[in-house]
Amino acid sequence: MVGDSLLSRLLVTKFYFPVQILCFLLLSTATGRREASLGLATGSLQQEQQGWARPIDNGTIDLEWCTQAETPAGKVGCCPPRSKTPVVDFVHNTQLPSRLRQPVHLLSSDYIAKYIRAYELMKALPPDDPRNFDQQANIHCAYCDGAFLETETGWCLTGGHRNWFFFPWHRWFLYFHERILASLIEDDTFALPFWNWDNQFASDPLPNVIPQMYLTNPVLFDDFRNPDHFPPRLADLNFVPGDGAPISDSKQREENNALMYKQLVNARTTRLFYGKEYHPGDSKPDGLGTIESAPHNTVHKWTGSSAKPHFEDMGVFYSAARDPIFYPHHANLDRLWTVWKTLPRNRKGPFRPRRDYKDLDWLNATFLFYDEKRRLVRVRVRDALKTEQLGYRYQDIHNAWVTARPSTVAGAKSKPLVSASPDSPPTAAADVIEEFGEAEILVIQGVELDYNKATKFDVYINYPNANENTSVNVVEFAGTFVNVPDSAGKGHIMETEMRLGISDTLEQLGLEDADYIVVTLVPRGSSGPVTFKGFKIKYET
Ligand SMILES: [Cu+2]
Repeated sequence: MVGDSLLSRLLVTKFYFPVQILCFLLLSTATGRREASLGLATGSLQQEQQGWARPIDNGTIDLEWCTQAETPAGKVGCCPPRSKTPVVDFVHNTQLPSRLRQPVHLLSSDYIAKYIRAYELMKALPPDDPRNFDQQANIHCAYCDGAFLETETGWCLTGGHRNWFFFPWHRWFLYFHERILASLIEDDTFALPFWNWDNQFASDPLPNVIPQMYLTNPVLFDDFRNPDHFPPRLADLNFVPGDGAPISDSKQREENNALMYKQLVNARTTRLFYGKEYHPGDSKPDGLGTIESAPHNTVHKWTGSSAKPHFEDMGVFYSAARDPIFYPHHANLDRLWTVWKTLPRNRKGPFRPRRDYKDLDWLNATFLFYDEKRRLVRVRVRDALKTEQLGYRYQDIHNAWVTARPSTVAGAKSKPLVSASPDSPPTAAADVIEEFGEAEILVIQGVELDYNKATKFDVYINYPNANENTSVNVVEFAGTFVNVPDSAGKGHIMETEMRLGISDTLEQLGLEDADYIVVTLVPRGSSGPVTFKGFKIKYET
């Protein structure tokens, strides 16, 4: 909460910070098709109101309501099997030994053997066993591709993507996946490893390539991956299909570290990190967090096969979890959630922790998962917020990107775009804001796009010359928006909202007192058409 004294300062500050209320926009001067497809919307689409018969409570739905999922590849049957026993409520199991999730590239050969054995057993289970590997993959498909949409239970919409459920939903999904694998090999110390693609250290083996064990073991291999991205090719955390020739390894490492800094370190507020709130009755619940955009969506796309129409398996939700590498990918995102919580919310002054949502609609939201005993378990978001409570932790890894703040100003030599305010800057008030962890947020409202098409655009502040080849390792880069196609909605055109934390960027550019800023949106790759309804800058805690 913002105290009264700060609030009054904020009101004063608003006067001195015209950048908060005036944001001059210049759309990227891209050529040809892209120019035609990226522009300000002239009207709004009719959005169908979603009627909710009950609060967001996925724990009471009946699995018989499940229908075929609508996916970019057509209808896909991925309904989970019916439960033969009543749903049980989740209780933390304090009897389990604590488990350590390790980076894939540092696993011992004994551990790898155990891991492979567990997947062999999982894949050998009867097809209708909810613990079977294909059934596990189906959970991600059913929750995220609309298998439950027709029932208007919202099981899909309240699933794991593009809103504040992204991190907790996937934590639960991995928790049960891990417990099933552990029970199959009868080893309660078993823990999923994480794919450490954010680690740019040039060690042997490399952390940021597709790990060898997923290429050399048939049980962990997947036919539908991009062979151009096999080792020694480094993961591109800002990847977009059709984005030109690869860059050098050293440049890729710098780009990856810069992207991590902008997307995760600069995501200081609850909303920026977790994604948009989703309350019962919300007709437009869509608004992904910065990490979900990238590196989450980008690594999905980077891994999937470019020979497949939708970059199956990893590049599209309905098939993503069919690739065994999905699980270490998401374990790393789950780890980044724990890292995010250790970073300061404020940029100046004594440490203030980053915060979870306190909203009961988030804390009490429920999901259903099958456990290692084939029981359907009802879980709540509030029970997933501490990994220690769930019995696991992550091996400590140096996260070099935490300090990889870009310092190069790309537009340093060009004519200044800043029109400084004639008023003297309220330095003291600005510092108070910083100490309380207030962040200036760029909000791009009413982003309308075709959810069946991959869409990506990068955002730069005061660098109108930015184009597809502009580095993200520059001060002006504010962040990126990335969509992974699915059909989670009636009709393919959906509206979403994008937010980026820009306090740091504005300070580095000396724009804290500017009358206006220039925002440049650079469409990347073969993006589908996008329109925007509005832009604003606001404060957020
Ligand atoms: Cu994912």
